[in-house]
Amino acid sequence: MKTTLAFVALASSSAAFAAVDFDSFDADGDGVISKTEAQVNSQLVQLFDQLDVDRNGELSKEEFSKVQ
Ligand SMILES: [Ca+2]
Ligand SMILES: [Ca+2]
Repeated sequence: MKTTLAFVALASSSAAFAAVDFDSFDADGDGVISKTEAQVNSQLVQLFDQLDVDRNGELSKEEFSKVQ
């Protein structure tokens, strides 16, 4: 239920990323969001390359936090 609410918030505004739990994207729990994991949200897919400042193909918690 918590995840559902988060995605509703995401759909309404990109600023709502701030309210989204990093862990809800990190499906395999390895501490980073892979491009595959990002696929669940089209906005995140579009922002992915901007956010991935070190270009390693994954978003760390720090990189993800920049979306706020
Ligand atoms: Ca992951
Ligand atoms: Ca990265």
